[in-house]
Amino acid sequence: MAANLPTHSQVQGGIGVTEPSTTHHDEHLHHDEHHDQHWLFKYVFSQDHKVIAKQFLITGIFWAIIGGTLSSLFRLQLGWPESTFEWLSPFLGKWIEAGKLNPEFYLALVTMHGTIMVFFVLTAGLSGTFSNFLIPLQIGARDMASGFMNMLSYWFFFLSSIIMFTSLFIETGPAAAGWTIYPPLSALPQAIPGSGLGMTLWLVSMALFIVSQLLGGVNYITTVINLRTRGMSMSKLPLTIWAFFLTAVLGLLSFPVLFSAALLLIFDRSFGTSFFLSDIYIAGQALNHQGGSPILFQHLFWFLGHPEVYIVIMPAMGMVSEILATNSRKPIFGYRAMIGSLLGISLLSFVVWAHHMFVTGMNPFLGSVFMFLTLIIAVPSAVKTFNWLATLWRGNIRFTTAMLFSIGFVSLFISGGLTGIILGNAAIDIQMHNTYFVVAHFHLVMGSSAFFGLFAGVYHWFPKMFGRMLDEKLGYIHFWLTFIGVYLVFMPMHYVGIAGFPRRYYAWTGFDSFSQFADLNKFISAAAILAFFGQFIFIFNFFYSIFRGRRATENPWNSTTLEWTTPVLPGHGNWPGEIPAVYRWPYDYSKPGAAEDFIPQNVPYSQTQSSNLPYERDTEE
Ligand code: HEM
Ligand SMILES: [Cu+2]
Repeated sequence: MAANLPTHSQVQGGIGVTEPSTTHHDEHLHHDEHHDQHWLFKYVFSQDHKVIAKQFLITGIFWAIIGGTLSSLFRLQLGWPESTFEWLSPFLGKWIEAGKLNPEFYLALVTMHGTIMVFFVLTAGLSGTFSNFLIPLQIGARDMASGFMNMLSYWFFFLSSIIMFTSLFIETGPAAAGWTIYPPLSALPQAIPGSGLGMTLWLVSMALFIVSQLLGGVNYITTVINLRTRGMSMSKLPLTIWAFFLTAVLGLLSFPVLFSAALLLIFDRSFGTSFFLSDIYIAGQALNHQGGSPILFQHLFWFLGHPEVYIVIMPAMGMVSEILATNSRKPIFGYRAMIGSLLGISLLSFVVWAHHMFVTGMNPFLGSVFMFLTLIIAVPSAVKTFNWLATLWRGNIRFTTAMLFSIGFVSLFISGGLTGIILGNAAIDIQMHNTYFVVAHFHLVMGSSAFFGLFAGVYHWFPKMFGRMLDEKLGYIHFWLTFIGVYLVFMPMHYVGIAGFPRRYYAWTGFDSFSQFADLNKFISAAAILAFFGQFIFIFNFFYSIFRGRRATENPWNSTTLEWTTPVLPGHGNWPGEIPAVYRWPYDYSKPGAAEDFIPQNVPYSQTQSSNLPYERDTEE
């Protein structure tokens, strides 16, 4: 194991490492910790990035269960619209009336499902977990630039979670205007029950959520720029770090716009302004609002909303790149092209938002500009896809569970991405907008693929997080159930979508033309509910393995990146001794002439003469 050859030290004075009770040069950093830190500060109000990462992960898992439960409920309604659900009244109380699901509660269910999955699970739970866990460990830093801000970032998320969760239980029900909360439904508290207190709580919760994102993002960016260990130039960073870095930049530039939209909405709701409202009647009575535009809200929302879909997917892309290379035992194909395409996607993601608004009556010329820019995104997306496939090509593939989920990610990203190109054409989208075709598109390309990235990440980095291994057999079962499940659920949705089946309809039984889809809807619902229950295999595996899993070694996947040079369970400060310096890029797998099929980043070229390439011979002291 060449894994621990710390040769150079680095003077590093991040705030995160200077808290009073830390002593870094301790030999034994394991359980019998030296710190006499109170447990409250060690496990709850911790400033250690690894603890914060686990807090994000476990909160994310909690939310994923809630979000999945909500979708099972509305799929019951869609699959069996004629049935009665009396058996649900002990759980849902007055939302079941004479055995029927309340239509307004149906809208609340889809709204909360979307909000929870997009923001709380796939933004906080995914990016929050892995940006926190991996940035310091992979760049060679003792912690984040500011441990305190990092801690605040989690607790703002926590507070936001409490408020959103509370809103599920209030008398009038949670927000019900869709995850995109378009006015006027969201702007008029008297519109539907969910437009009242539920919507207010949604806005307050999201405002806090955005604060959490900004605190986290500033920290990630600062840490990546300033705290890289000796030798870790930007062109030696693992692709994970590039992805987390650019994700944080996207969040920092786009979340404030949603913040202002939420603020203006609060003004319209409570203080009589008319930013988003004009000439509006409710129950025959004219309201005072004049001069505002609901379409302005859509612009503000999608200026965040579109980058947001990349905020969700880019961390997954980074982790998948890393896992595919490690388990193919090959360098990632096109490292620089991978960085370039991440940059391209990041830039383009700010100039395509109006492709969500082709039906707002925008000038067709404007529409064609957004259409053109949207379709260009297919280029960097294809670069990434081909590079992943080329990495797999003739690799010495190890089918770990993480690898299966990564390959699954690539598959889902392709299947869902192709329909993006269809929707990107304004003329086609005008037909497809608000149908299940759109639902199918984004559940494959965003929902399912990002979840696959999340699972891949957890299976791969679990040993570093908890010092134990997840059970691979349960992992395989979990993978296959999920992989087959999501295709069975989302593929048929394209078909009903093309036929015009609208999204966000509580009941479709009133339309003769849709009755032919009764069986298909049942099928989708059954598959969705089964796939959801399949996830409990993972939940069991996760919590069981934390305590009972097989003990991990320092570097169980024979990986090249720095996190695997730490002790099995790194303590506060990550490396007991000095931080290793870095000499090479992170993808020296199966280098011809090398003793092993991987050379960690901290091994100098002087120790690997037999495998050095011509230009690497004289790069060393
Ligand atoms: C080639 C790449 C892509 C193109 C051209 C594309 C295009 C589009 C278009 C035109 C729409 C609007 C459809 C409508 O509402 O009528 C849309 C919706 C959506 N896309 Fe994509 N997309 C692409 C990739 C992605 C990716 C990678 C993600 C996420 C990771 C994503 C997530 C979404 C979401 C969440 C929506 C629906 C939002 C909603 O209405 O609730 N798309 N896409
Ligand atoms: Cu978009």
